[in-house]
Amino acid sequence: MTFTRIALTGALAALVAVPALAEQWRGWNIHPEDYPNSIALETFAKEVAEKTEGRIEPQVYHNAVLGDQPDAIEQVRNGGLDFANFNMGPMGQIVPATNVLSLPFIFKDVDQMHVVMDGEIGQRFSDALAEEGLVALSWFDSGSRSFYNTKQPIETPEDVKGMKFRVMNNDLYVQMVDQLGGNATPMAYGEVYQSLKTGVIDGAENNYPSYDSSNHFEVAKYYSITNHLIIPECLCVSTAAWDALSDEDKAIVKEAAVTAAKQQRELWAEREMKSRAKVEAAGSQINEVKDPKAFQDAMAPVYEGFIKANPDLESLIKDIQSSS
Ligand code: GTR
Repeated sequence: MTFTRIALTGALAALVAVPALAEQWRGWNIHPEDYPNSIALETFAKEVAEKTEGRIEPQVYHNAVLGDQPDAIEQVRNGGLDFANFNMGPMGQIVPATNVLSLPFIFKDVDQMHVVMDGEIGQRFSDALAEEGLVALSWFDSGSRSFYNTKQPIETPEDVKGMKFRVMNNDLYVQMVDQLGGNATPMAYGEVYQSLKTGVIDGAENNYPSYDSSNHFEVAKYYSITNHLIIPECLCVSTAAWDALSDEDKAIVKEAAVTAAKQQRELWAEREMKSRAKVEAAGSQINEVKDPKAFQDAMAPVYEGFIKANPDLESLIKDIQSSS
């Protein structure tokens, strides 16, 4: 055997022995490491890496270090990022059907949201997301959102008058605050703390865990339970990453996402209670609103305007409202 032939044979053997290159998946997450969603995303990453025997190696980037949510949605859609946990609020700009989930008081409670999202209606949202480059594999909980501010408890819609609230990036939230007589400013989540502190805004709205983990409770101590939004969140994979998978790996990734969602919902229920206790101990004043129906009734024009602009989505609204 000549030297060249020996070298070639060796090189070929080395090639055969080297396993296929692992797919490195980059995942976006807005929350800090100890948040229920973050823990569940890590579970997803670990299970995918283990069960695919390293063919896919997902890594989660916490704390929105890869950008704010609307940018990250774009990046997952165009395959720049591979997976993420997204709230359906900012998704409305891209996937119009998901705006239905941003209508105030669309769900009676969180249990109804779970039933709807885990069933046939949830599949309709997944289908709409798939058309825009996002494969929704499972649904996370995000509790219900209420208003908090730096000035006073909100007991009636009257109390919102003249106050300036940060909302997520969706015009429906601007309308929602308008109808209560306040002013709304869409703003990235990461800018809210400073804006509350410096008085650029008077308040914002979110669930207990985010009010806690973002430290907004330190600067806006009046938390008023309006429960005006119950918005599900997806564990989404980019279509590009998904389409590159074998059927076997698709099944593994899907199962890992379902496992992660189950864990997230359990952790969520615990964290809601812990966060509420923590912010109260730190001095937050939490109040029930006097007449929740007054807040709901004020939303009628938001629904009317939405249905007028999106007549094709009226049946979806009715299907959600009539499901239990
Ligand atoms: C949180 C949600 C985030 C983000 C944030 C916000 O509850 O989990 O994805 O949407 O609210 O208000 O921007």
